[in-house]
Amino acid sequence: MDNYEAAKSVIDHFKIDGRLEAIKVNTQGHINSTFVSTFVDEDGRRTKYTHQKINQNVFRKPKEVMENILAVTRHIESKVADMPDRDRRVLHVVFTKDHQPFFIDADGEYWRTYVFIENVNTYDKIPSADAARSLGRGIGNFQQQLSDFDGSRLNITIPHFHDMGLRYRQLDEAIAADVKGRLAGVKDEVDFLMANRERGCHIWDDFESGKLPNRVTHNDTKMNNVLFDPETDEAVCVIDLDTIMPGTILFDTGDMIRTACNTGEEDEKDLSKVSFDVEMYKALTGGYLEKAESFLTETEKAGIKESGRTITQIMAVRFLTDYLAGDVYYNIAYSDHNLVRTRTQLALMKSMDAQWDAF
Ligand code: ADP
Ligand code: GN1
Ligand code: MG
Repeated sequence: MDNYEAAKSVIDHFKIDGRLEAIKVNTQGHINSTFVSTFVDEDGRRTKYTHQKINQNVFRKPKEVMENILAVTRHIESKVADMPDRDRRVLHVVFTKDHQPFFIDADGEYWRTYVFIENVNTYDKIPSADAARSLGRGIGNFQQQLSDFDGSRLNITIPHFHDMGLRYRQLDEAIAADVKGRLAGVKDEVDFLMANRERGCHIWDDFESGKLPNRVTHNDTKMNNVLFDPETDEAVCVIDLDTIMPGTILFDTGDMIRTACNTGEEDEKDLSKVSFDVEMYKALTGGYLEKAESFLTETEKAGIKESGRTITQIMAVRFLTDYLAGDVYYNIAYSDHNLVRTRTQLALMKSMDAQWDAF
């Protein structure tokens, strides 16, 4: 049974009223398998839901992922309870008919359901400086909402997720094994990454040593994990909460910079379209600081610029590792997709370097 058929058969196990009208596939994420269903109730009202098969190759303990998500969404719910549009400000987990936050199918796959948040946009590329500013505010606001959440309650869903040293060791292994014979074609990429190895480790090392405060972080704040109001471009909701864990806020500033300040898409093949947009950076970090300045330490503030470079670098390391390992981690749409992604990250880093003093 393919994923689509599997989705159809599991949906019935969730507590959803009405008749199933349609199911569509959403291919925006690189990790889980995502489907959107539409249900119609007796009065003809339509409600949409997101159903996801959790990728167990990536998340070994899906139950712990869901525990985190329930704890965090309940916390945010309490913060937005008085807002008129509170329903679109936080993810809502739909339980199964037997009151579980996930359904386990006959193959042992874990499925979860959220209410689909309507009347919002997602972007793979930022459309304007105003949207960048609002993305920054959205991430800052998310961190603020969780600033009084006890991070020690969280399960570590992917240990050492942003540990650059570990990611390089995984790259070393993939280079040594070269299981697909792809190494010969990526010499320049490997050389550039190796030349940047030491610099890339500073943020993780400062986090480990306690120089950077330990806070609750999202760890995957790329732009398409944020939902925007289509009229005002306000960032109303941060989704994809699988990697919520204790971390440094620089992981989150880094990923929003990586994705919102790239003039091209993450998988743009024409590298002449990929560059670092300083104006977007200013708008993005300006918006972020509006919300976060009050609680950040000087060391955190001073690290924001470097965080964009470091998180871009770690993605290059991870995409290249996956390319060499034979595409075992990320969802891909074609055979050298991970190589294309690697190259855009490297082009973005080089463009940052070329303009380093301008931002
Ligand atoms: P992945 O971990 O694979 O990235 P996500 O949880 O980010 O999966 O979901 C993939 C995409 O599905 C998102 O980028 C977003 O476009 C859409 N999506 C997921 N959940 C919702 C939701 N509750 N409401 C609206 N869109 C959603
Ligand atoms: C994955 O799940 P998604 O597509 O939002 C990945 C992130 C990477 C991102 C690169 C759990 O994010 O770490 O930054 O791809 N998520 C996981 O686009 O590995
Ligand atoms: Mg996602």
